[in-house]
Amino acid sequence: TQAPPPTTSSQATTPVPTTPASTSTSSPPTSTSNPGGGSSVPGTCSTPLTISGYNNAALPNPFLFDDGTPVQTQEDWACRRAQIASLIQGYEAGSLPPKPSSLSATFTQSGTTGTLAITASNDEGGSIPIPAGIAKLTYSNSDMAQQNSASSRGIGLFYNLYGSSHNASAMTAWVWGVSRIIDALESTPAANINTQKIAVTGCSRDGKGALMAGAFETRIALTIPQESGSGGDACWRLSKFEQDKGAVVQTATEIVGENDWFSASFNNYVNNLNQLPYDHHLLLAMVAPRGLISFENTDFVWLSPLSSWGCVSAARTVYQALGVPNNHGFEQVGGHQHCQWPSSLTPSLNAFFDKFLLGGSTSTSNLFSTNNVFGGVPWTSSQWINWNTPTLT
Ligand code: MCU
Repeated sequence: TQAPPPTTSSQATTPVPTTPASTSTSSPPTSTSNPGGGSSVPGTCSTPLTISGYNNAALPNPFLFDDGTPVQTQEDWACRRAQIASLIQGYEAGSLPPKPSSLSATFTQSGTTGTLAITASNDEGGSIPIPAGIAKLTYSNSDMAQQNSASSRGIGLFYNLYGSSHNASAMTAWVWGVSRIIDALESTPAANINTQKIAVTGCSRDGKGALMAGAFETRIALTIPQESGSGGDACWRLSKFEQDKGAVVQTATEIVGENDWFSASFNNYVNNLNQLPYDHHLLLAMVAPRGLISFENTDFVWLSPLSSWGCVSAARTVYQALGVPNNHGFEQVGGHQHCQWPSSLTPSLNAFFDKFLLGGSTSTSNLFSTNNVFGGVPWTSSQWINWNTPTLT
């Protein structure tokens, strides 16, 4: 922790009240409880895990329900978002369990009143500077679900609880852990953490996890994936396109062999990306209307710079449709090592922290990178985004 030294210390075991989970899925659900996003999901919202016969070379339209009818209102978006949450679990994330019926939190230290940034961290932990006034909690996500290699599957605290054959990916297990930390903070007022003002971040593989946490856990006010690349703010289809154009990037077929970040069932789709009724623009869009700024690095083609640019641009249409484009930012620069923070980006980062955690009034408008040609390959929006952006009333 980087929190100031405690002025007092106390120890208490606080039972966390059992409430309905903010996210739930069962196999196969016909409907789920509201996985967040503002309005509640109507009981008539059907949220299948998979859609048989789906085939689409372009990025799937955020504004069409699974059955092809249009999304027209903010209430519609709540249902569409629930559908996306279910599809992502069905194809690549596995099931995110709800809050356990019994959970207790032990509080051992109290610092100053403030807000909290949860940092997913390993050896390659995030390097973003956390402003004064924000407590930092370092989350050992790899203890929750190991991520050493593909043979790490089923190992970690999450699997001790749910069984080593649970179908949740490592990243899904991490999300579950983040939610339990927030449960604990909510039930521990002595921690003096304002749980309305929580951010999540991490770099590289942990940036992928940070995005997943922000997408699925709606109590997170600000999501900051840093150099998350493939499996993060890059889209599967776009990374394949970028590779086909000659770039050395990480595609779905490669990444599933490296680690256990995705469910085993995703292996069935990595060579059939057109069958996915979602792509990662919709994972990003699950964060809307909450704060989201992602940072990428153009110096590492491995991070699929065109793919990230296009994917984040496609997600932005949802922020636009919801009338909150300034809640969304994207910065993509080179000139620095992987996961080394370039100070030139600190003003953008601080603007988002100020707005979403510190209650300030710094503008977050137009914090969006404009370079859209990568290694000579231009981003052609019309090839991928075949929808008009509605105004969701
Ligand atoms: C960019 O994130 C990952 C990448 O997907 C992996 O293939 C590579 O091995 O590790 C990267 C990372 O986490 O670097 C710190």
